[in-house]
Amino acid sequence: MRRNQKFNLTLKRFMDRGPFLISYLLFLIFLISSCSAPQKPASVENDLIVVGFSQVGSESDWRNANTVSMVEAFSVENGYRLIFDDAQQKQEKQITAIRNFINQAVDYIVLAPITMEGWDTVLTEAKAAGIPVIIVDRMIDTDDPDLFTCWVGSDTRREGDIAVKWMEENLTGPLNIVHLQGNIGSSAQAGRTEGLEAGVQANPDWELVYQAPGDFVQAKGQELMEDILAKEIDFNVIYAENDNMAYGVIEALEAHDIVPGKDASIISFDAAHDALQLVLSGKINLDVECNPLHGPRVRSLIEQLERGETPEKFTYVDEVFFDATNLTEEIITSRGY
Ligand code: GYE
Repeated sequence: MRRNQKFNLTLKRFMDRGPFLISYLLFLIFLISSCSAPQKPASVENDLIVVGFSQVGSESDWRNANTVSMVEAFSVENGYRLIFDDAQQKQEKQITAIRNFINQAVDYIVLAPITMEGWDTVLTEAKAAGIPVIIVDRMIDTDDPDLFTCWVGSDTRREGDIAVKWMEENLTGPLNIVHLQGNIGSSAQAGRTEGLEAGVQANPDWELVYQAPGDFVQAKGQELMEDILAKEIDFNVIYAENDNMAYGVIEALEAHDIVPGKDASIISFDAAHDALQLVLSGKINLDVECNPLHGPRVRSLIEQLERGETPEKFTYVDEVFFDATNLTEEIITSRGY
């Protein structure tokens, strides 16, 4: 068969099968395009740094502001995919969350530990998987500092000392102190409790007349205050280890016609927006700042690690205190929480 005859035959066969081939081609194009369609987002997705964040829960204004800060810092626009896990105040849930992060092979694990003890096993697992762990907010207690890469948060013992110094300078006469603690075993509770207990040791006319954990929760603060009033305990200072417990205290006092800030001095921690309003209105006498805006701080640590740098092992946030002498409406509105 001559060459052009052969070509004609091929062309004829093609024409005969034309409709079939065209549909086949169209189908192929459809397949390729439908496969490639999600590829764009997927490749964007592949460039994202994946961060698993185990959060304590949502017990307080502080915690909620902290969650917002983390979610905003680790947005897709900033180049991150955040896997957020709310442990609802349970350490077992945090341990499970970390194991899930390891299974998902995240790039970084960020842990806000509910308590100081009990992390070695799961952090050893993260280390074995080669995933850097950043601890945020509260501290962990471990014999092996290599189990985490770095930490950022507040020096809560220093916060307690600030409160004690303020009490020494501003309150007179014997102090009968009601002490409402955060959740026992957390570094936030331990630091603030140690500060106060050292103050009581150092001041012979200070007495702890009541001490109980209110877990940083408003309803528990209120419940404990009701209990104190029912027991007719004699007090003139309430040292609440966070703002939400102070809110509960104020509710209970007012329900019994006791004027917070006057009939009893109220000391609180966090300096959340609503609490600072209560400082302005004189119901809270002192609020020691505890800054929850850790999102950008943790992001900066991750950025350093991404660049191959070694961040500081411990970063303490600078904090101040607010009382009637230094707080203004402008300061409250200028703050991010
Ligand atoms: O003070 C309290 C919160 O760990 C510093 O936890 C944090 C504390 C904060 O629930 O309000």
